[in-house]
Amino acid sequence: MAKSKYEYVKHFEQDDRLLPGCWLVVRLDGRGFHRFSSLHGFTKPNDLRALQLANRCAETVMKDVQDAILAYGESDEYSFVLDRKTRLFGRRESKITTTVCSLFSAAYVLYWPEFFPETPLQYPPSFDARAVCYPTSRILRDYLSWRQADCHINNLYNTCFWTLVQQGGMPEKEAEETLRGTFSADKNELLFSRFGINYAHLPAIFRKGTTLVWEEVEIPVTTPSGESALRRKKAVRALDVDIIGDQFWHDRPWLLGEDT
Ligand code: DGT
Ligand code: MG
Ligand code: MG
Ligand code: MG
Repeated sequence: MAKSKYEYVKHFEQDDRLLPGCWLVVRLDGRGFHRFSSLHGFTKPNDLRALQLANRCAETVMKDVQDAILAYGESDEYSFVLDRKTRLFGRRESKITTTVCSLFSAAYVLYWPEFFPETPLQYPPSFDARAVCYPTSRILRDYLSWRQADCHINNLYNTCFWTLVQQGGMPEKEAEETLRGTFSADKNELLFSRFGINYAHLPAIFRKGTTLVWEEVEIPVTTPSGESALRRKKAVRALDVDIIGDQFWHDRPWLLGEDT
């Protein structure tokens, strides 16, 4: 077929194929969620409904985007790990990030009323997205450890801050000053000695974030001849466990393959 004289404009497009053989991570982060969370009355420091809504959206992405092997979410962010061998969209960065980001955003709006039945959305939420290539499984694990450590550090701080304010009746400025320069051990001690709160006993979803993985499950089915049977099926499972240590990875050797 003859090409139109306009075809040449195609050559202005830039090649944005992500490095071959690397793990691909797409991280989304809520845009202006400081304002969004306060306008929609998210509970402080953690809103379980908001976390579960984000988990629901991430599950949608896992099921719809080929080669998503794991996802990790905390606060207003979610990271998706795509298999190092993925050929999704020819590994073109913009195609991958925009698809993941728009699917997540659309799901956020679609499922919003399920999780916030009494709170109408005030404006369309949006997310930014970036893709990063990680050449080894060790570095990929360090990336995920970085995010889970971030979850822990922020959650410990926010838990102390809001406990001082909500239960201790302390003005926000004073709570901030009380926590300035404190270490983790001080914060744990403050929660325990002043409020009887054992940080380690708070819900794991707040302390660890959520990790989504594919797992094989058995579901009861009825055969055409009317008998009960079990059918094996892959399903997305949400875990609120430590992913920094080795245990999680040793229990699931198929996630990273040989190179660890
Ligand atoms: P950005 O990402 O630069 O557009 O700006 P923000 O405002 O989204 O900032 P970011 O992503 O660093 O921090 C997340 C904000 O979302 C932070 O202000 C706290 C808020 N947020 C996230 N999860 C919760 C929650 O469960 N409850 C409440 N109350 N706030 C939350
Ligand atoms: Mg951000
Ligand atoms: Mg944000
Ligand atoms: Mg954030």
